[in-house]
Amino acid sequence: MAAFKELVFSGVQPTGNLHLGNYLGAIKRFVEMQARDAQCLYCVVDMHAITLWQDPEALRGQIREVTAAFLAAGIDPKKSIVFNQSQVPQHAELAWIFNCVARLGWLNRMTQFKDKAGKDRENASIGLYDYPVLMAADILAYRATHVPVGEDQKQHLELTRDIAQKFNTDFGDSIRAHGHGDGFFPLTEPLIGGPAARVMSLRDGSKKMSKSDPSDNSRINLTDDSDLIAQKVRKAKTDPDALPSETEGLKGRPEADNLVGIFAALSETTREAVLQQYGGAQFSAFKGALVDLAVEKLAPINAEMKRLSADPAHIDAVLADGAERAEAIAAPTLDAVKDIVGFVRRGPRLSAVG
Ligand code: AQP
Repeated sequence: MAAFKELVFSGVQPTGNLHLGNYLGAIKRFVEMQARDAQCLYCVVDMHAITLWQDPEALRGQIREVTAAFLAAGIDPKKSIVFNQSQVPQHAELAWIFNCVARLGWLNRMTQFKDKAGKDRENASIGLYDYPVLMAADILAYRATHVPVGEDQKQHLELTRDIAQKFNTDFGDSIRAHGHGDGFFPLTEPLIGGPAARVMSLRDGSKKMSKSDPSDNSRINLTDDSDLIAQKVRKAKTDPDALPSETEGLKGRPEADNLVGIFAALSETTREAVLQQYGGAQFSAFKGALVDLAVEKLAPINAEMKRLSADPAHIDAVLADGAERAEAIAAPTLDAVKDIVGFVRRGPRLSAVG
């Protein structure tokens, strides 16, 4: 592998309904990362998806759909490594080792588990509880230096750093004895930011735009056609006031703040610049401009997703190639981890030794 300054890893769950939040908070930024001096790995995290029950046939389709969205948005599978998690066994192997490093108290603090498990906690899968440990393994199997994610993943990234730090400390002597210096795992930097780090529901500015929201009007899906995008933007909740001229005026107006943030992210500018142009405008006019912008940016992605989805064999070939290249990075990491923790690794087979 060529030597890169950075190693970027991120993932998206194939749980259906990829939406504008996933695009602006994550996938669009994955594309931008390709311009850096970085090896980028983008993973369809199917093992995370099954922490909540998935229909097997639908899951297969959703894995291909997320892959198609990656490619349609501009991820180049020759430059970046695009794959699905379950094809690279090192994720699960490292997760087990990290299960023995992470502390129960750390996981008990994870707010996403509390949100997703809801009131019926006793009935949640162990996988849902362990989700952040698998996520740490996803990242650290590649010793990734940077992870672009939406703001909702901040706490999980902090846990990843805690696990790396504890592993480096617990096995410090062994890490040095095996010639890895003072720390084996990096303290990965989360890359969270921009005007769309947290895109909110179009129906309720206090709730994150989410795949699992029962109202389809709460989100713009990457599969929505232009008419549906227009309809959803026009129906988006707002308040009766005109847009302010400065961001200060967005305080206490979550729906206005959200639409301005979406506009800024789609047009690759800032909330300030959007308000310089639209300050004083009524929402009817601003929503019209937002529809035009959203359709201009999303329609080509939608069309390309459709084109790619018509050829599942091509998508599967991209994933197989990506898995092979990903495993070539993860396998030596796992070999080193096994040596560090004191496992006896399989050497050459006796028959091969002669
Ligand atoms: N609303 C959002 N705004 C900005 N970024 C977001 N992301 C998700 N929602 C928003 C980012 O998208 C990436 C992939 O997320 P995921 O699908 O793996 O998981 P998620 O965060 O659980 O997505 P959802 O839509 O919220 O799904 P449900 O409803 O199932 O919980 C991540 O980088 C995430 O931050």
